[in-house]
Amino acid sequence: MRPRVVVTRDIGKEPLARLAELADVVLLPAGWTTSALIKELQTSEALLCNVTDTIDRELLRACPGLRIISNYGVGYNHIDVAYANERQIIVTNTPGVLTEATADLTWALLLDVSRRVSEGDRFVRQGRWAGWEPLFMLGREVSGKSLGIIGMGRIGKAVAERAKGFRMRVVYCSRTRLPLEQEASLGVTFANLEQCLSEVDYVTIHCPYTPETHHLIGAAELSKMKSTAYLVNTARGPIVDEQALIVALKEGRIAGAALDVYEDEPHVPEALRQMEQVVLAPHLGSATFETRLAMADLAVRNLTAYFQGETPPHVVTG
Ligand code: 8YV
Repeated sequence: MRPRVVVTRDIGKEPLARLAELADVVLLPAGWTTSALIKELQTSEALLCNVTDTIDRELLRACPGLRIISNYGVGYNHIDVAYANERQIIVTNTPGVLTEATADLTWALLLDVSRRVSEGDRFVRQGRWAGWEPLFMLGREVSGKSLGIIGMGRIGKAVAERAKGFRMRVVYCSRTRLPLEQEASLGVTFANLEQCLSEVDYVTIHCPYTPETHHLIGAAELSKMKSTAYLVNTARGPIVDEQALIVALKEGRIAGAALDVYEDEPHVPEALRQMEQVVLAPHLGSATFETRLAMADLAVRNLTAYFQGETPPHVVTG
């Protein structure tokens, strides 16, 4: 009998067609509910989901036939992987293929907030631009400044590589220190979190979201940053205490923030939307044609390996 796979979102015709060669594909209609997902999973052994789908203990318990969850994305904090593993359910992800796109977006946001690009764009569109002035809409120069990278995995390293072009001094903190040769080739210096916050002009977050990194950046940490510094987050929203960030921005304790992720997506607090010194993107880190295709390929490859009785290439454990 052919296996059945439930897909929570359209990931493109071609990858879905490849999946359909080996399995019956059930693509959920937009706006599906958790009960609809659970209903479909009663007769399916495979699920292809993404970051916005909460796959918790309750859902897993309600789907006894589920054997594999292929996550379309690298971060898997939305899945209770430990419990899935306990129930002999394989969980896979799509690492590597979204590194460059996410690093690019990090720099797009960093440059935007520092040079007031989105703010200027709004200003022009509103018809408010009355002419050039020497002291009009000044931003802060990025080149030659310092950057603090929190989390030095694949994406953190790709961000550091790009900092070379801006001749920046880069410090980083991470659970594990890089080998000295790698630090030298990336041009980065190992530091603690406090130094990563207090000594730099830009702080950018690239660690995974775990119970340990929940609100890693709160009021105390924000108060350590320079009042001229910017915070960039393209990792996960809840790593930053959003309310504390709003207060720090309102009180001018930091210069600005550029965010791609939020505590309760797609809800973005009104206070953030009102602030000119904040750049807001709708979780676009991996959103390029090239990367999303590669993510779909990898998510499908993880499943097809399983269907063919092989170990999927990217299994994660909890
Ligand atoms: C995607 C991401 O937007 O991979 C991740 O962890 O957050 C992004 O690449 C998302 O996963 C799509 O499901």
